[in-house]
Amino acid sequence: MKPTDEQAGAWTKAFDAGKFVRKSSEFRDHITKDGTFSPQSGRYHLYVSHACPWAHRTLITRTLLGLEDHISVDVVDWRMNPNGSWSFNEDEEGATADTVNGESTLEGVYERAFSGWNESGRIGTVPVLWDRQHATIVNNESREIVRMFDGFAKAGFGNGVTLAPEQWRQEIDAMIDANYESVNNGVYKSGFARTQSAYDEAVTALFERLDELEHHLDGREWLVGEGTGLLTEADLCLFTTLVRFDLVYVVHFKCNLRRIIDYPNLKAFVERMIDQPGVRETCHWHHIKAHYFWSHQNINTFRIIPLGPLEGAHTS
Ligand SMILES: N[C@@H](CCC(=O)N[C@@H](CS)C(=O)NCC(=O)O)C(=O)O
Repeated sequence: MKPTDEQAGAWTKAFDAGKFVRKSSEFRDHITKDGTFSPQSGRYHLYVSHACPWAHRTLITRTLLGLEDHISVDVVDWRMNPNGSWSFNEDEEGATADTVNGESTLEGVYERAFSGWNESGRIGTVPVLWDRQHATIVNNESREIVRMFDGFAKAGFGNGVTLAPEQWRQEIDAMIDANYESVNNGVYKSGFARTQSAYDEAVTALFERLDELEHHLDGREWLVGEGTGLLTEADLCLFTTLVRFDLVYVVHFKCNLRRIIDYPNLKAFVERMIDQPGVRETCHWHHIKAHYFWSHQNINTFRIIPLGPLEGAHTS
């Protein structure tokens, strides 16, 4: 999707001010009952990185909805190439080959879906939802893939769980929105800031929101719903950032006002999520840690991967 002139103008202005600005996702089709992409077992394939918080959202959703037998997965190497692209490497533990298209890089997959991709100057991000039938990418925006999986499950696949109950949709969407810029994207805005003021602004907003969330979770288990709440997309969308926080973001992205283990409610929230059936198995600590410290040489020149922290979600 090409940005509008107004979006492009805003992007340039923010970039010039030393801010990290995330580009919008390009493929925005949907799996719908009567559409081109209808729900069918074995038809769709996910390309993910275990390092990536956005891709992690889709893997957790696949697990919680019991879609493992219906949607297949390949995993890229944790080493991101200097231009930001991803490779397949079946010799790396936890990573795979591209078992669907036989490509050596994710760029190859994007090129198959969009001829001319390689010349477009864009970099293919994870997650990617691939359609075997039309040999194309359905969608590469995590939030939409997560919601699509819920519809897919409602079409009779999976274990009958929903992570986006109709009556809570508005609250779920509002919660995801409220956490997106400040927390999910906020850690990147802190880490990739190129001016002191851009960094200060991002870190301040990030911790203001974490403080609010800590307060919000007083007496609650989950972010949305009556009483102690119910597990929804809003929780997993926050979780994949929080579970990387102490391991990576505190040091690598300089998000160091506090750690998640300093927030009793947020710490308990992360542990509660990890304890959901199958979720721990979606957390690949080595991919997470090695990816960031090794791949972003612009902010970690010698690619040294810290030994710590001793305590955190990765030890539980
Ligand atoms: N908006 C996308 C963001 C995906 C994204 O930025 N993924 C990162 C990995 S954490 C990526 O593939 N980056 C490659 C790059 O930008 O060079 C989503 O939520 O799906």
